[in-house]
Amino acid sequence: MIDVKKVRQDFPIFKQKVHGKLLIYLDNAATSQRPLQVIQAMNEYYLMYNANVHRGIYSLSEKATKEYEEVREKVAEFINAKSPEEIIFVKNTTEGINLVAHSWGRSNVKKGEKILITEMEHHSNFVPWQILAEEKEACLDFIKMDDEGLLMTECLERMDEETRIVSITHASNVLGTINSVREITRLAHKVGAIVLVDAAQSVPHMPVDVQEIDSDFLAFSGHKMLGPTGIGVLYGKKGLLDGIEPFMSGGDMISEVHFGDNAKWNETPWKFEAGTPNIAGTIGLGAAIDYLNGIGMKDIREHEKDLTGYALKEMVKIEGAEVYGPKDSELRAGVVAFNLRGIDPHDLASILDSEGIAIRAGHHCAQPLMDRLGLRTTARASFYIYNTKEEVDALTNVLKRVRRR
Ligand code: 7TS
Repeated sequence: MIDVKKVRQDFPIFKQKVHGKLLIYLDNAATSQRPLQVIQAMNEYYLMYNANVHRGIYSLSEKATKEYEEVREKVAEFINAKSPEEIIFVKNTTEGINLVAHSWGRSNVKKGEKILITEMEHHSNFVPWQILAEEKEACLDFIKMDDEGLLMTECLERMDEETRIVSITHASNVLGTINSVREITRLAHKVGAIVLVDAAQSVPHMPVDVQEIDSDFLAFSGHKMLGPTGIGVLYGKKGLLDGIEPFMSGGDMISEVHFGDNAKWNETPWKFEAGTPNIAGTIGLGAAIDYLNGIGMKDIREHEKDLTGYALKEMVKIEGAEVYGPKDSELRAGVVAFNLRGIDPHDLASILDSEGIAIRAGHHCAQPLMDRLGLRTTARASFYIYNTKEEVDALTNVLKRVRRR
């Protein structure tokens, strides 16, 4: 089990008070907090070996390049990619998905073909496909879910020869549902479609093995896994990446360019990383991965499952509370979206804030899902390694008080 007390000492933010109360941070699905180790690793880069990467012959630049490329190896190992060349550094999950939609999508999706996503996607894995479908006159179709937020297997069977890509979230940022992505890739590959997994809510919280899942692409964000903002990862199978055109062009992504001739691209993955990258952010991501590995992803998953199970059990006891998503914490990530009958979730978030408790209220960038559930907004608590059952109690106690009032 995680030694939460010890973990919390690495996060100075928890020593701060909000409205006179110690901060209880339950908005980890939006962004996590960062430990000192991550901040120190970035400081060290800026203070001790700040230089651009891939160009200097001098020691400082060589050191920066070495550290930057070592993080690529670390990321590859973290998600069990076959090689670091399958790891592209991007800004965040959103950019990773857009890269696939633009680079792979533009040249592979044709009129009348099908792009398949689910009803529970974040806008990041919805809008790029909507735009591509409109541009290509392709069809954007949806894998439906039941009322508990579980994908309906009979809909999976609807994948057909016209399906070019299935782009699916690994874990829903609203319902918490963990989708069986392994089964989806198996069915998609059977009809010749490729699969992109939006792993924004899974990679930070559970062991993820891209070879086991067998997805063709997988995207996630550093800032949801203790890393800094502005750095994310797109994993892609090497053969697939070699065959597609870059999305952005400029410095660092070409091998040769002259007047008149067409430029030649750099190798994969560097052909996808135009311009000076987020060097400090990448180094911070490396430190975040070290930190997570130090705890162990299996233990992180167990800790969150335990907290989620406890939160679900306590919340259903509150009169008028409606909790969304699968009832079994085994089937869900550490995200609990809920409503208290008769109370606007934004009011609830404000009341909780006055008690030092940070949760999110709104549509969570999943408006189509809200439509499907017949809701406008919900409140949402989401957990991470540093959260405790006492914090869940603090949340439910306020909810009970609000209810009584
Ligand atoms: N996909 C999922 C499943 C997400 O939860 C998010 C962010 C994204 C993609 C986009 O990630 P980004 O790093 O590119 O912004 N989700 C949330 C959330 O639930 N609340 O704020 C951001």
